[in-house]
Amino acid sequence: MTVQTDMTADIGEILLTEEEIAAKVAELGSQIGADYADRRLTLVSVLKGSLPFMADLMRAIPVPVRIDLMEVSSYGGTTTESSGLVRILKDLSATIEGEEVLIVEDIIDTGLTLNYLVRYLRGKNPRSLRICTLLDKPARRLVDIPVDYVGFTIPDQFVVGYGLDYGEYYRNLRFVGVLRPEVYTGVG
Ligand code: PRP
Ligand code: 7HP
Repeated sequence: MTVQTDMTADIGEILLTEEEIAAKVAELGSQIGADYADRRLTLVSVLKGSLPFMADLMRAIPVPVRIDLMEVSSYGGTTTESSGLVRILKDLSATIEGEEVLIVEDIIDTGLTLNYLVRYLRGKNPRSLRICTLLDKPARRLVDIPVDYVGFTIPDQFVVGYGLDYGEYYRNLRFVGVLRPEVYTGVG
């Protein structure tokens, strides 16, 4: 795989600008703050993709939060397809028993990752368990997942930036853009 030094050359279209993302994160933070008023919340970030979203969202939520980090992977290496096999690479650091837990994801695609994670976290007996995702790609869903907070519903295109990767690159783009298919098909 060739990774351009100019990452933007691999982007066909900017789907969400930095400003649009910031406005949505502020909106989600206020909504979550209102829903959890007078309560404390544990945010569980699903690394690595949710890292920028988590960092921004936690500061937009006006109620006390604890954070914890999990790392799971199902899109190993240079692929745009889920392997369907979800692996926990890093587990929670603290117990969530009896806690109000909100999972923070960057994207829901097939739903396989969250389906696995929700079952896993439910087994730890939180008081409540909800899901917040920045992006939702419903066209590719294989398992139904009830999602409580959605930033943007996007079309069936492979996107990168603001945490999302292809072959581990592009995560540091400030916007979300559609990756040119030539980059992953090798054609063109
Ligand atoms: C990506 C993304 C979600 C998952 C969504 O993770 O961050 O966790 O895929 O896809 P799904 O709904 O089809 O399961 P990935 O496995 O690429 O790991 P990463 O977060 O480290 O990039
Ligand atoms: C995973 C993933 N990673 C980056 N871009 C997308 O469009 C994706 N869908 N599922």
